Amino acid sequence: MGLFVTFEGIEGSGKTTQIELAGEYLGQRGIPCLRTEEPGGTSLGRRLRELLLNRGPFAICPEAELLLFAAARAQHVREAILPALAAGKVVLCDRFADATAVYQGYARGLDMETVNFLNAFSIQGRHPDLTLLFDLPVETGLTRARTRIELMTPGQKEDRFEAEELSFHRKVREGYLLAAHREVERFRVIDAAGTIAELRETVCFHLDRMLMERGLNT
Ligand code: Z5A
Repeated sequence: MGLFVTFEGIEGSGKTTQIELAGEYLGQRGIPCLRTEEPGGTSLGRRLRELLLNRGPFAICPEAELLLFAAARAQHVREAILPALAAGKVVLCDRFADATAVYQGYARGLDMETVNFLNAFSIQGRHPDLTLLFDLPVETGLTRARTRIELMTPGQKEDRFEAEELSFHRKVREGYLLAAHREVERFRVIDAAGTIAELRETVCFHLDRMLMERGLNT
């Protein structure tokens, strides 16, 4: 029922750009799709996104951070993702449970069993069918992300994670590559150092293949 594709990677790896292009590509082919993101994708998710990503006048401890991401995801799955899949759509989601496993589990060092339990609880049994992992050196990703952040309105800059040490971002990259190594069936690792056009071609190739495999090609 439908097809669930997630886009993952370090900050500035180009996921958001590619999700937009993939959505346009599917639209041109007449394939209904939902483009969405985490945290976000629902009214509650967008409120939680502001709290989680903008540097505010309050602390967020790692445990609270984990629970807030899980809460945003639970709402997102129930309110947006499951209905879209039930309607036969292709869901393109910018980050999902792998981000929690990598950022809160692997990089922040929270207990992995708890992270896995909360991930399982919040996704309500719906794992992605395909995960595209955009991989590139963290220095390149952070330079790209800073360019994007500079264009944002002050107070809305979504730079709480960007402010982390380089070692944190390196751990995130390592965590993602380990996850891809563990689940080779679901992950496709994409060299994100290419141009936007090159990456678009690779993304469309993987989407086409998966649609064909699932008999969803029109
Ligand atoms: N997080 C978490 O900890 N736990 C969780 O469970 C979840 C998330 C779900 C928000 O994610 C943060 O929340 C994230 C992890 C954490 N923080 N970090 N790090 P997000 O996905 O909303 O934010 P992001 O990863 O920081 O997004 P981003 O910086 O926008 O990166 P991106 O989406 O991968 O890249 P982009 O926006 O497409 O491109 C960034 C810039 O590079 C932009 O100016 C583009 O025009 C440019 N760009 C894009 N592609 C290229 C290529 N190929 N070449 C050159 N320039 C390019």
